[in-house]
Amino acid sequence: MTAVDARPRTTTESRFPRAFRWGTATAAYQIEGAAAEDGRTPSIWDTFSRAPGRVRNGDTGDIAADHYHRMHEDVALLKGLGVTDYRFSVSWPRVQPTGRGPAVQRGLDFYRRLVDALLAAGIRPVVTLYHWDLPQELEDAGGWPQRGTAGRFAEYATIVGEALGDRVTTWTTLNEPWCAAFLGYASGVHAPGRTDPVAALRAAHHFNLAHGLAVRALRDVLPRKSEISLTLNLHAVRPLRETAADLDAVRRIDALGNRIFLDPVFHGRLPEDLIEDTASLTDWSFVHDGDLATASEPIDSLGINYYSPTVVTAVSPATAASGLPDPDADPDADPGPGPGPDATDVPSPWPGTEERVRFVPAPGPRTAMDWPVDADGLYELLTRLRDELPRTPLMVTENGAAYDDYADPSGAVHDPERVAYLRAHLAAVHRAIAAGTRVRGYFLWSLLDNFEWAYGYSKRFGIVHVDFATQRRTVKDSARWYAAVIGRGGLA
Ligand code: IFM
Repeated sequence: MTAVDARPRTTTESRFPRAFRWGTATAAYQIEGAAAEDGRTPSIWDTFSRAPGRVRNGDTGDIAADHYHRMHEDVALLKGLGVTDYRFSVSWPRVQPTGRGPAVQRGLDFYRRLVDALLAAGIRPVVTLYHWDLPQELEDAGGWPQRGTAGRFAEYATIVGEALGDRVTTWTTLNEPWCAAFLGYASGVHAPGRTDPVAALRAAHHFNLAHGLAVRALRDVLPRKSEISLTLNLHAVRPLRETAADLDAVRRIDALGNRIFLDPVFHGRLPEDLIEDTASLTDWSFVHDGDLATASEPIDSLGINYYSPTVVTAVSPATAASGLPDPDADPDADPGPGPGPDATDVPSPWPGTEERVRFVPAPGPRTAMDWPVDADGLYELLTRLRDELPRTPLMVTENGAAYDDYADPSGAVHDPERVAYLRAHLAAVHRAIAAGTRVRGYFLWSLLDNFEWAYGYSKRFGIVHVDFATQRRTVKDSARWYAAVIGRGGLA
């Protein structure tokens, strides 16, 4: 692959640490396809995407980017990029179709082959155990709001740890439990599509518990030097105005979006203010003695997924209770990160805040997801974690942008906006490192255009274009740019 960026060599100021891990990330349901092959059974996303009106254009992950059959071609793309690491997820229903009992070897074999191919290409595999594809049978038994699912997850972690632990050194238990809990069980725009705020809070707790149980299970089967992590989509929350009311709105969203996971996992406690804010919904009696100690089982690093910041303002409860329009309301008010593409009138994914907090569109340019481009939010999050968790190394496990890319008549895909987005965000990571933050790696989302959940195939996040009719892969300009950055070890 030839570099398009012919600018001068990296200066010391823009060089990343020598051991910095440069990667790309994907997730099983979004790229694999082969939904009914080799013993795989439906996950909640197979079921959800088949339900009318849930996913744009009725798209499903049945074929996706057909990675299951094109794995070697995709590993060759990774090798061409020069990445040091590749983050992928294991499909739970492919290796343990009912979520219980013995593994299906044919399913595990796919991941064994993938790991072998990566290692042969000199690329370190980074495994995520759960990227949202719960076996449907476990959802039928109650899903994540049901405590038993956490125990099932630890069993599944043992299976995958035993199968791949001799060659995979970096493990992530869960990807973005906030989305899985609150978009899946409160707003219902993600699978399994439930709209029960208490179920969402229960799910969030059971994700923390499942994480801790899986860390213990993995430590039992993995070699001592293995690294275990968790990936959170932390929210960079800002007030619209520096007023006490708006700062309180920030506090509420920070509790429900960030500290609901950070406090149990790193401090073995639940945020007191979160318990108060949600008191009208639940007494949290689903948190049993010992759960928070389990959730805080020590881990080796924290993964952060960041795309854009969140701006909030306070709504007066009196206004909300009166049913009258809020005189201060912004008519273009954003419903907040989460709600799906075509849904109208979806319930809030922020239980207990609906009458207190309004989401406001952040200024600036937007991606094809209509998400604001603001790299300072990434810097804010990283330096916050530097201060709050000084001993925990960090990895940016996802960052990237969707744009309406197309192959031009010559077959090239020019995506200058994505290059600008990536450059700004990598510069923010570099600034955070220079400011003393222990960021160990960066994983670009995503290697390939893929199934973007409720948006189906209408949004393209890849640095490699996929023509979904032919499955032809075309390297975009952004991939060449990223390869050049990796080659130089930094930005030019
Ligand atoms: O595609 C998703 C991914 O699965 C989880 N993080 C955000 C990405 C973009 O929406």
